[in-house]
Amino acid sequence: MQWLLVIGIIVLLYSSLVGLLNILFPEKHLDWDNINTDVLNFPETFTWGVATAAHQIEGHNVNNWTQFEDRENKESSGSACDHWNRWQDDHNLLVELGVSSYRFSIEWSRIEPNQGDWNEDAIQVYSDMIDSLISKGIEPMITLHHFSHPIWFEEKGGFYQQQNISYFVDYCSRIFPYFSDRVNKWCTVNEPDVFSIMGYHMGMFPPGLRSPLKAIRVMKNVMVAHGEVYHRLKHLNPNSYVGLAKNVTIFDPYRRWNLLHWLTTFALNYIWNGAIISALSRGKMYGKSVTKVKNSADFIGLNYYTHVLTSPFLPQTTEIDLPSRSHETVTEFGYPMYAEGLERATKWLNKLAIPIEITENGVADGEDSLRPTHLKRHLWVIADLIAKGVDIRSYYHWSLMDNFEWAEGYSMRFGLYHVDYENQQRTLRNSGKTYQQIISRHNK
Ligand code: GCO
Repeated sequence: MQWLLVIGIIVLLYSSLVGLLNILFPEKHLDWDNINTDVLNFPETFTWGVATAAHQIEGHNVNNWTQFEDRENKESSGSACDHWNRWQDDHNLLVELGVSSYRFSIEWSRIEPNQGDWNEDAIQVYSDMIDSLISKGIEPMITLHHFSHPIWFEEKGGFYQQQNISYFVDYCSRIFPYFSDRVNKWCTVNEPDVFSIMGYHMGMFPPGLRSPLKAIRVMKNVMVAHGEVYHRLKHLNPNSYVGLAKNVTIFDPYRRWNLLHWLTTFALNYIWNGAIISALSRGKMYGKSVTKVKNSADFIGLNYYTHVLTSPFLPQTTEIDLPSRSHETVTEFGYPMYAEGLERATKWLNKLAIPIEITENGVADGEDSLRPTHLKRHLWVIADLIAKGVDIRSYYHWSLMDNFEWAEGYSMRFGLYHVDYENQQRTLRNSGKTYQQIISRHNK
């Protein structure tokens, strides 16, 4: 009898705890069948954009990624979209879409191929790109580090070594004055979380290591580098608008009654999201002080793609289908389509009390069967958030055109334009037309 009572009490306590967690941390799902995503109301001041990154589109780079592609026998980025030779035509694609801003990155390995050896010709090409965008009425947003960097930097240990941060700061402060008269919006780094965890823990990005502790150290160093660059750029031009792009992935317990799943969820949400937010808001990260990182952002860029249903048996590679809820559509990348998570992502970022720029959002969808719905659902959530008073100023769709998708090579197609890699022809997809129409409706 007594045993029954003890078991009963344990069950009661357990279910109350799980019940409380479910109330405190609900997993929001909307009834999309009853939401009209064709009705989208955005303020006139809202910025419509698309995003790309240098290594994914330019072609023929020589950097830590090309070195990794060769060494690991990965699909080679090769000519990519041959954007380095075709950027003028590609800028016309931006005009065709009607975007008012374009986020792209500068390839450090082109600017400083050997340490201290500054390539003025490459600087001139980027400068010409900026002029071209401005002449077309498109505001540039520049990312200074989007996953790729010179081989010499990688060989010194990259961001794993704290003393290497100064090389990155030097490159940023060298390049910034060339462009800051014409470019106001700057992302220092792209996704410190993805960069460090994929490269140092999952082994899928260079340098291909598998050590969680190394990943955490790199993430911290990248945030310190961000802080240093932020202060340097603001010193050079106090009016510039400087932030970073943060990937917010929402972790949810796979089984909502399983405490172990909850524990893993809390740990991952902290490692992936909480630590970086804490660095920016409190100057503390993983128990260490990163004082110059505190308040080092005029805006926070949000890259949002999905939520990950979590259990202690986490995937060690992205080449598997992640679990999903039964009603969720799974994208080609294996991600559940979960636009509701964008609202939850902004809750993390609201703690910073600075404007939010959606620096990336999109879907791998070669057939373009999902992208129009994906796009409209996410825009609907953003419009709703703006109506509720959240300070979201822009949306940059990932991506302008299909491109080199890192560890997945060319198999994943994220473009509003389809790219035929045989002849480099770009073709506007239906989703591109949808985006074009949404923009033109709002720009009247
Ligand atoms: C990232 C990068 C992009 C990707 C995009 C699609 O989030 O990994 O910023 O370079 O291509 O997110 O996965």
